[in-house]
Amino acid sequence: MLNIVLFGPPGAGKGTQSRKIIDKYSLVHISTGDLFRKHTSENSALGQLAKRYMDSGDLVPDDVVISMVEDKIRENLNLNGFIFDGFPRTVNQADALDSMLAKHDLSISGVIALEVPKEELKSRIKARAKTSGRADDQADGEINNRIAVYNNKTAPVAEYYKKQDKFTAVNGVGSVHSIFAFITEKIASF
Ligand code: B4P
Repeated sequence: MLNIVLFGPPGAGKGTQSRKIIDKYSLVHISTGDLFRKHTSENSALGQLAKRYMDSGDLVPDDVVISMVEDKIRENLNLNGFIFDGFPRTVNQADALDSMLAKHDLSISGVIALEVPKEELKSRIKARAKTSGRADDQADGEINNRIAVYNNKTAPVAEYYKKQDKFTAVNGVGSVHSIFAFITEKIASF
């Protein structure tokens, strides 16, 4: 199985590139952000809990995220593999993901990080705010908080995968098509 983590700050293009990767490699998409937004739109108990954190740009607690991902992995074990988009976002989540996969004799094939400067991230998120309806896309305060949370809690996940020799970075500025071409080169080397 091909199991990829697509890594990067909010607005780096993870969702955009995930869709292209899924089309080419027929992987199961596990986007924790999308899963939480689905729960929120259905007003489930999990959605109500997640909304409290998401609207201000904070992370949903690890135990909630981890059990949601574990269910998704269990439901999709007989397919080509997974693309993890927006997960793991803490070192604790990365550790839990390794353990979950190991239970099924699986592991992460490689991690691809999209590198994009902060000002470009903010301008992409603000452009998306016009159509996304997402509370966390709207105001500078929430956007800055998401980037700060990324720097404090998520960036250390890169070190976790560097120690495993599974981390590779791609320039996330340029056309969607050209960035995807760099990503496919990296995947070919996994
Ligand atoms: P996410 O849904 O993951 O939101 P995100 O970080 O903003 O990434 P997204 O996928 O939406 O953006 P993308 O880079 O694709 O998470 C939302 C919230 O959910 C979190 O803040 C947190 O509260 C919670 N959450 C999710 N996962 C969690 C976890 N594991 N643990 C705890 N909490 C969790 O795209 C951004 C924009 O850029 C798009 O509009 C796109 O059109 C544009 N774009 C893409 N590529 C481009 C390019 N090459 N050039 C120009 N624009 C481009």
